[in-house]
Amino acid sequence: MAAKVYKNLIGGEWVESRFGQTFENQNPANTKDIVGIFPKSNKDDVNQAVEVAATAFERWRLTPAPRRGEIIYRCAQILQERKEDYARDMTREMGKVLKETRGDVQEAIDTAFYMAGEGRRLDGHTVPSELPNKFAMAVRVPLGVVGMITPWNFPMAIPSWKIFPAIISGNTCVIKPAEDTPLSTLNLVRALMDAGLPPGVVNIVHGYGPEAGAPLLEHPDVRAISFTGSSEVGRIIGQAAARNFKPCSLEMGGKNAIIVLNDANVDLAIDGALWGGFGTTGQRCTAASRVIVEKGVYNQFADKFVSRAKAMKVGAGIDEQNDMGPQINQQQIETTQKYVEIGKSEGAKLLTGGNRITAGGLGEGFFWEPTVFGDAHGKMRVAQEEIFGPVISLIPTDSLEQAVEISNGVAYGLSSAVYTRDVNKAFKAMRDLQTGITYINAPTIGAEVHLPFGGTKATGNGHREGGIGAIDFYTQWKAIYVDYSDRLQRAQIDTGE
Ligand code: UN1
Repeated sequence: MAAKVYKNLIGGEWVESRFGQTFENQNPANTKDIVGIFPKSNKDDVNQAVEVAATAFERWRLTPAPRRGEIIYRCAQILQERKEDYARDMTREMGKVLKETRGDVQEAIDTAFYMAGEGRRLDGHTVPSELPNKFAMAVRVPLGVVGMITPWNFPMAIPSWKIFPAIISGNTCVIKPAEDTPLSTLNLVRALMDAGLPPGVVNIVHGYGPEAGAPLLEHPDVRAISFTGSSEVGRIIGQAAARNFKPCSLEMGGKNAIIVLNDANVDLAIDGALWGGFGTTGQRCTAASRVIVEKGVYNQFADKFVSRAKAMKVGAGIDEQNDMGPQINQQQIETTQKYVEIGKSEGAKLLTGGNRITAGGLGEGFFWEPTVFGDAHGKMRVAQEEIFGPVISLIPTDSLEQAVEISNGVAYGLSSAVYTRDVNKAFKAMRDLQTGITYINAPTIGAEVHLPFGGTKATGNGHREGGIGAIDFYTQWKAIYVDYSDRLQRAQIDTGE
């Protein structure tokens, strides 16, 4: 069967790349399965999309926000109807198991309903003026055309975190989705178009970073950039945006830790660490790649955890029997392999896993065993650097204080978790963990869309997605003064004395 051919979306039209180049979207569970052929776009495609988005902005910004919200609400309903189909498409192109891809679509649905409601809120503030017969208020205004560059690990949820708050606020956008997972973003935007979104409000340009991402970033009419991906690429994007004074939201890596204290419910912590560490095959920026365990329960935790990791079923995500799917691509599996070697050479004890899986018909995919290192310490590279694969390091610790220090002792600061039944310890941890998200008695993954999502240090540059922080990024403040005194009043000078 010939692979389906997909196109860019520019001004409401499905169009090929201007130079007719394409790339293949492969199934990471079986690379012989080609999910689709997508346009490989370059600067000319980007320029056209930005031009169309700039024109669309002039109408969209004047469309009342509640009307914009109704379109997003309808989109949420369409996504609900198509949830299963879109989850299956996502598993095929991204690899993660069906229950997780259903969750990814659900995250877009949740974001759509939440942001649809913002159409009737988008609140600013009114404050008193210091002068008589004068009115003062601050209102939110959109930025214009926003450029978005999104990753493959949450190929519908993350674009939804950016697109819905951007368009409810009156912006238009051009999005370049990850080349490994272009279909899920296309599905999301298709639902928006079917919900009645006017042409040109959301445009998709498929392709690779240097050819399609870079021109989007540099385009003078793109007023802001939102990026989710590696800290390495984020640094380049942040610098480019700064040169042009463009607001830029960066969501990047993580090296998240679960802390398990002696008084914890150990079985619950094991469930959490398995889900946090091996969910999405460890390919979440929120993944728990370190588990810091107090010595009183360390052996018990390690024994049970390793036997549970060994029992996990790895295979194609489309088969509901499987617990864990493949990694996304060859490069990612090579990174995992590299870190397994590094861990061994640093003296961490390989307790289970450590190999690529090729038996049982998995040789055409990027499958890796759930891997656990024991007796690691916080300074090892496997405990410092983001791996983005199914590799967890267990680190023994003497106390909560030491565990917090280890947790904080990395370049990143996205998510953290503590398992304890001691309320005093829980509150100390909540205060002292230097991450944007902290969980008590739950793993490091599973953020809800109406709370701020983002992190400290090398994880981000201070912006938040999710929650109202997203609206803050996609709007700017305008202060408005209305003087109805019919005379010249001078602020700071006419003080009434
Ligand atoms: C990511 O890994 O980039 O909190 C996003 C979570 C998900 C989102 C993860 N809701 O794990």
